[in-house]
Amino acid sequence: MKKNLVLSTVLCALVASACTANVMAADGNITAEAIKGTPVIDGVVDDIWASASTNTANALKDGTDEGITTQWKAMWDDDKLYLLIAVVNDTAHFFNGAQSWGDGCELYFDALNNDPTDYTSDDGVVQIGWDAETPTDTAYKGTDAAQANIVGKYQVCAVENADGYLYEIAVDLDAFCPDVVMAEGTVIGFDIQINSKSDDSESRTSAYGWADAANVGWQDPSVFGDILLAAAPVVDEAPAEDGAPAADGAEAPVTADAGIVAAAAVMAMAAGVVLTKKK
Ligand SMILES: [Ca+2]
Ligand SMILES: [Ca+2]
Ligand SMILES: [Ca+2]
Repeated sequence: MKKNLVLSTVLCALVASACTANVMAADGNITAEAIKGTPVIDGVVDDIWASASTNTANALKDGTDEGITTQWKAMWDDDKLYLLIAVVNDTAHFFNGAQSWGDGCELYFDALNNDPTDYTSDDGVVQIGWDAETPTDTAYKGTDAAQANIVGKYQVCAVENADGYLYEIAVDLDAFCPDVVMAEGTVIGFDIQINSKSDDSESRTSAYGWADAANVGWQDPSVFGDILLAAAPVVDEAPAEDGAPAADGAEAPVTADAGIVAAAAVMAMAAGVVLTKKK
C-alpha cells in the first residue's frame, strides 16, 4: 500500500465527512468532488481545505517510477475552480528543460465536460514549470483559440517545503469558457499530471496522473476525470476565540497572514498571470 493511500485512509477515518471515495460518473470517468468555498491563493493551506476530499495523482503514465505521490483537492465558487496540489513529495528539483519535461504540474480542462476525443474550444492544458527564477515558465496546449484564451485566466502560488512542494491555484473557468455554469451539480472534465526530473538531463524521469494512466490525455480529453461541483461544507457556527479551538474541537478559521503574502515574491506576467513562490 502506498504511503499516500495510508495517509488518505487515516485522514478519512479521522474526518469521515471530508473524504469520499472516487466514484465513476455516467461517462465512465473517475470523479472527484469540489466543495464550494473561496480560498486565498497564497500557498498557505486555508482551514476550509480540510473539508475537501483528498484525491491522488499517483498513476505512472510515463517514464520510470520515482515513487512520487501527490494529493490534491478542489474547491469552487461563482467564478473560479480552485486546486490545492499538496504534497508532491519530490525534493529532487531539476528545473531545466521545457515545461512538461522538468518538475511541475499540468492541468487538463474539458470545461463543458463533453468528452471530445480531440481538443476543442473549451479544452485546454496549462503546463506549469517549477522555476521561481522564471515565472513565465508556463506553456499551453489545445486549440490555438483555447491556448490564447486561457492566458491570464489563472493564478498560481508555488511553495517549496521540506516534503517537496505544493501549488495553490485559481482558474477563472467561466472567463475561459463563458458557457460553463458554476453551480452545484455541474461537472467539469479535469485531469492533473505531475512531472519530475531526477537528474540534470534534458528529459523528464517520470510523469504521474490521476484519471489518465495511459498518457493519452494530451490528445484525447475524453480520458480526463470529472470534478463534480458539490455543496459548501457544513460549518460549526459556535463562536470561538480568535485562533482557539471551537466548542466541538474544530479549529477556528484563520485568516491568511498578510505579512506572508506581502513578503512573497509576486511577479506579474505579461499576460496577466500571477505566479508566486515562497520558501
Ligand atoms: Ca491559501
Ligand atoms: Ca468527463
Ligand atoms: Ca524531481
